Amino acid sequence: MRRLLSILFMLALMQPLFAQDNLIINTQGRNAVSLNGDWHYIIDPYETGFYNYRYGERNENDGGAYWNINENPEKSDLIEHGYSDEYSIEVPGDWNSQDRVFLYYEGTVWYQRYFDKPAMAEDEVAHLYFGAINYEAHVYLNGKKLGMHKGGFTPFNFEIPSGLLKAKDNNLVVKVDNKRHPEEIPTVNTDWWNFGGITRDVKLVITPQQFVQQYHIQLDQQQDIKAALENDSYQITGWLKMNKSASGNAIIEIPELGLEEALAISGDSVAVNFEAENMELWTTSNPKLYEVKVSFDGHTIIDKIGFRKVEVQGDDILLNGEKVFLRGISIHEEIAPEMRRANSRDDAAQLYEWVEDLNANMVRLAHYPHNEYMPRLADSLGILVWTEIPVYWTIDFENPEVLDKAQAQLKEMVSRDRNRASVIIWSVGNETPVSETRTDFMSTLVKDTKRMDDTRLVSAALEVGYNEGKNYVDDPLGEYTDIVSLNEYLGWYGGLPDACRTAQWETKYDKPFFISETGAGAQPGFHADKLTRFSEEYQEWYYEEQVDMFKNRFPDNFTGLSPWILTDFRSPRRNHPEYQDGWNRKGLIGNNGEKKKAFYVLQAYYKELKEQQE
Ligand code: GCB
Repeated sequence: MRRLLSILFMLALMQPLFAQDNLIINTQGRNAVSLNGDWHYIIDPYETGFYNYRYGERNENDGGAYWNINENPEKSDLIEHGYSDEYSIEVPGDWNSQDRVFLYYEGTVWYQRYFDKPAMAEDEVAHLYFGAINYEAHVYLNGKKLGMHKGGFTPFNFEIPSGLLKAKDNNLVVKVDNKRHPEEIPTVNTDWWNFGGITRDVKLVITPQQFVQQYHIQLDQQQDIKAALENDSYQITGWLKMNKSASGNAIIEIPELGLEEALAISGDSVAVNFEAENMELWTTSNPKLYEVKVSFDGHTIIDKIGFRKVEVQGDDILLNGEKVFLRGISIHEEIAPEMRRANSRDDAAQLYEWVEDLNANMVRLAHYPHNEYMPRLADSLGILVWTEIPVYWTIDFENPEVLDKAQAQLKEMVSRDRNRASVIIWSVGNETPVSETRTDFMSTLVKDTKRMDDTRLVSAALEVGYNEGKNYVDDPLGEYTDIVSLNEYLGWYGGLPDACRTAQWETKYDKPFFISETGAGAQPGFHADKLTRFSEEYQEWYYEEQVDMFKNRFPDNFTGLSPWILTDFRSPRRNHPEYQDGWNRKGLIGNNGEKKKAFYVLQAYYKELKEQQE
């Protein structure tokens, strides 16, 4: 009966939000061929390759369309575009950092490359998969449009229709447009640089006609984890979703636990529910991952999954039933010393090396979903992750289409990372200004998230109010989130750092209270007395006062912080010629890769907390 109820419950959870989702997850554990490398480009600020001279969209046979290439030109042919090795750019990678001509470019760039058909069986299907393209992408193969995607930080894929792939020299063209628009997400105004391009891995994923497209295999959120630990018996629940209706047996194996579960599929999904014994839970000090194999009709996907339970009880965040304090740090997806977007496993390793040096146990991946290497590596390192969608500042909350776009990005984020043990918090946005419409919009996203996944917490960086001389956290969105998170800059945007000595804080909600940002700017290597803005000494002082406030004068429900920010990052809003020069300087590590003095203040605080916790 319990099993039946849980199956019905899972199916109910899945239904509304899966309607048109064709995202293929875990491409690393599937048969795939990389299309990374050098691609040709054309910079097209007037979008001449897309619109004709009457500004109508060009059609498939139009020789002026930049997705078409005249392979055998006659000398009399009029040709006004072309791709050449001289204009090549690396994929994955943002364009801004690759050539000076792109430094401040926002607009359309065409990407082109050829590829040969990979080895695949007659009845197999190839899909073009993009880890992310910022922001709007139109994809063409051999002169045919495969589709369009909007959203700069989430993956998508298109099935290649049968018969379209040639043995050799398939012409793949992608129109990439990173112009900002008021009705997009993020909107026109942000505090980070709008890096353009095919910023993440591109691959061909080869699948059978019928295949497991997505799955959710997690510890059952309903079980009492203390009792499970005592009995060493755990319930694993979730579901598998096929790309189309199928009938047959799917098999889930966890070889190390001696588990093999057959699931009879008839339709496009099936619930997962089985028991595991002698299992080690995933923790920050022992990030145990199990190889999990998911098969259908002889075709196997391999993943590595950690099992753990995260929940809120009263004011606390519990990981496997134990109270955890989040010693976090916020990160933008950038490698500051190279002034570029991070995109590889090596980049993730570099960022996490700094995180571990800080004695942190948690990262806030701000303000958009980072590349998949980040949560994957966090899984193996035992680092907890907050990940969020770029619903940032003044999104057009009135516009229902904007809500649709936010929901689409949310769904792609959750679908991609829902099997990552490290991911414990989904965030639906940052510092959105309080109004009824905004709270409706944002609370809809919170509810959507919970419907998609009940095995993580949901949050957002909220707004603070003032009440009887106190900083009073009473943003109405706090009714809906599992933790109450706040960005505070006391001593940077308001007063001097010693303002922390008298500040009073109170939260309306009896929930865990988390500081999702706090920070001050310092130009790396600039030394002066502590009253001098942008000196390392000012930033160091700021952190000293903040830490003292956290230790001695903060509400009891304080459960962690993720200060702003690990490294300096590019921002067109930061234009002081001497101190900023296009960089937000709140990094604890400068764009030169050097640690600033404040780094050591936070490092020492985290060391103390770590020792208390162990
Ligand atoms: C914030 C924003 C973050 C900014 C930061 C700053 O509150 O959430 O995106 O970069 O402040 O430096 O002002």
